[in-house]
Amino acid sequence: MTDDHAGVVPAVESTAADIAEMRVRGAATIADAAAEALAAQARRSEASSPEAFREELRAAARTLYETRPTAVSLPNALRYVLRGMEGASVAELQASTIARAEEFQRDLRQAQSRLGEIGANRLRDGDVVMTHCHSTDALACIEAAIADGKSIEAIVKETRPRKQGHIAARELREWGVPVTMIVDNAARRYLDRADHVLVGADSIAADGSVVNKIGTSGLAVSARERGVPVMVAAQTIKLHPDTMTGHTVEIEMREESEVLTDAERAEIAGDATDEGLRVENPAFDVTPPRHVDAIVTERGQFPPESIVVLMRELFGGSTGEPWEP
Ligand code: RUB
Repeated sequence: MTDDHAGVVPAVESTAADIAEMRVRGAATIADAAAEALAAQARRSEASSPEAFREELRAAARTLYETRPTAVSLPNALRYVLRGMEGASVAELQASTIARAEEFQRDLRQAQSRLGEIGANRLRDGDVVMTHCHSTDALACIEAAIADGKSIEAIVKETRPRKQGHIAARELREWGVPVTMIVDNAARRYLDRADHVLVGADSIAADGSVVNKIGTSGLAVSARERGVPVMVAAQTIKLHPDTMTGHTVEIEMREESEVLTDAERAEIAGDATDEGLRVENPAFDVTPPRHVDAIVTERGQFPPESIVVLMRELFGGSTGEPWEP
């Protein structure tokens, strides 16, 4: 444990490991787990003074923040919980932090179900929806459409390298949705059969660019060419406030082992350590606003170019690091 992590409870360290290693994944689920971890930190803190308690919570937030860089829902969750930390004694600080984390988690669930109802209005009975990756916000739209009595079919992209399409397909089958699973390379061919492309987001920039699982931008370009509307389902915690002041969204680069096993590497290069064979594994990409038809949030649907208005309303001017006062 470094000094930076002083006083951080094991529950926070294990949530951070779960996020980094993708046992907990997807922007909304990561935010929910981070809020839960801060509540655990507050509950189990043995801080001897209010200042020590605050420092521990800030260290816990830093530990969680350092896991994955792209989904802004993570710093937005941390900031929300830390800003609710109030009180003159450790007991008061504990109670307010726990209450704030619970409020965040409740709001997250409500926002997703509201977003689902709004997104469902775009889907008609009998529509075929193509999905990419696994997004709880995107699937909430399908779930709400089914609850409205519409029958929906899904074409699910496998989503290499981690195959999150399998998770999406499992959930959709649990709801009785007929699923056609395709490899990513087949997407353009199957767009002929799709009425919508429906994806989630890890971050949305002030200009309406959508950062989501690698492959989203190529899918959106093909969909635009084929005249299939692209709908992005994203709660407002996916809005990236720093992009209002010119910051860019960091795209996570993940391990080469997700793409090539050591045995595969040895087969290609003859030698597992051959430096002439390089693998790059970006986890996300950026879809420009011109390829997106609508961003559906719990506050309504927006053309991507106007999302900055909502961003200003919700986040004001600047934000800074989540643990800064
Ligand atoms: C997940 C991903 C999802 C968004 C939205 O990537 O790109 O589309 O996070 O998900 P990873 P949700 O599997 O690398 O975390 O709507 O559930 O927040």
